[in-house]
Amino acid sequence: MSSLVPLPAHVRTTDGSLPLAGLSVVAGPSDEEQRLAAVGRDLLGLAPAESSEGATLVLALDGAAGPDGARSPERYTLEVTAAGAALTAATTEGLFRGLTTLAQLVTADDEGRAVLPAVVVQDAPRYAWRGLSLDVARHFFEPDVVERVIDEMARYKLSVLHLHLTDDQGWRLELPSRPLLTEISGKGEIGDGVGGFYTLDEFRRLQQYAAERYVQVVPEFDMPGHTNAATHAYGELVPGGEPTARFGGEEVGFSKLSLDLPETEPFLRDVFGDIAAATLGEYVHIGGDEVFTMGADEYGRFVLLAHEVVTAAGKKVVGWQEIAEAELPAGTVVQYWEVRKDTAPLRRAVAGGAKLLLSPADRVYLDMKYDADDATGQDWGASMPPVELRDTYDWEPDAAVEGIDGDAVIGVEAAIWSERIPDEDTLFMRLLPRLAASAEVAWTPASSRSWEGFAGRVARESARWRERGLTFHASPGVDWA
Ligand code: TNX
Repeated sequence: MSSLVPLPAHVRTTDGSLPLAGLSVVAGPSDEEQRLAAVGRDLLGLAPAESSEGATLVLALDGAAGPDGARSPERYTLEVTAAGAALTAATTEGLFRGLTTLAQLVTADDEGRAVLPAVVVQDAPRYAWRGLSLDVARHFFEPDVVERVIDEMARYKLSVLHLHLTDDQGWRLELPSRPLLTEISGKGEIGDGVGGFYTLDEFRRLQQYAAERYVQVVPEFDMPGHTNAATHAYGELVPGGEPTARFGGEEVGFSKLSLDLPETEPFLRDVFGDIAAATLGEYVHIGGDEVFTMGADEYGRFVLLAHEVVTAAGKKVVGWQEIAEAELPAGTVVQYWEVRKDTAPLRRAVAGGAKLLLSPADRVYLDMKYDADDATGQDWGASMPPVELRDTYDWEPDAAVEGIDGDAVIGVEAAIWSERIPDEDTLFMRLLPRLAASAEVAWTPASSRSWEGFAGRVARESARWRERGLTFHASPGVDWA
């Protein structure tokens, strides 16, 4: 039986198999359905031209019944028999998710021919927000690297790429209103790398690439801390007006914007206005983490100003856990990460209508050491044990924050910080296999998940990672051979 990651809500294998040779793919007339037919051919390794004879894979939009009455727009039903295959979904997004399942089903029969096993899959995600946060500020990653990350995200049915675009070490997105941000602070990163930044055009193309894989990009400008790249480019953002020095270290929490300087609010309106205009998706992330040098009152007012500016620019607001200290408007998304901290502010925010996005560092921080001998992984000292594959897999989102009703949880987002990730090989060695585990936590019903089952299924993914030239960590408990 083929291995599926993430495991669908319902899978029933039946007898026989459908050979891929000669299979044609047919879909409805809309541009997107036709594009998806081509995506399907590509994923299955079929010839681009349709032949009219032989079996067909039919893609149909017809409001497929979700498993257990699920109404998610991503729900789909897939039926493969020896005579043909049908994929039905309520939306094109659902069709795309079903195609990624089909791609994973491909296997070889006894004669070595490529086939799809006969199967019925009824599927829908547990959470709509299944994310990965990628830090491109501490080390910069060129668009083609990000595209390869998006490819893996799509394979595991992730839906949100959160880009951490700014930090003390660099500003990674060119903005028309504030060109010095990238002219000055686009250069450099941690260590002696050259850094870099995305032009607005590259950012648009990345979003398009993601959108074709039904991944939404959520850009983050981190404020009011983690702002040395901004104050290095624009001295008017600090008292005294002198630009701060370039920073290429790992330390956090020392930098800040100052709410009461006259240039601060115009800066916020400019940069959040620009990013809102350039963003296809509905969210903008305002950061808000680790501001160690600002009083609670100024911090709270800053968060509310950033919230107002982003909302006025037409986007919804996400921010790191700390923003729960402010009087947040209902609907704000608060991203939980700091498992060592009191969660009372989170409970209060949720009681006030905030939504919770789960990124518990001891589970889904994918920059963390895998084990005690892992010399280059992130290390928070005695307060944080290493994060092996099983830690990323074996946890229950509903129970992650004590006293929070599961209804407030909108999703699960893994995060990878790049202080110690200087290149693509290291990036994938940290992402794989943990990204697949986080994806299954976010997609698969809790009742269907088990570590043993996952360990058996994820083992086969390594063949494809090798084929694609991606590095991965051979986590214990999985038979990677
Ligand atoms: C904490 S998690 C941070 C990041 C660091 C990370 C290192 C969070 C919201 N802030 O600035 O990169 O630790 O693991």
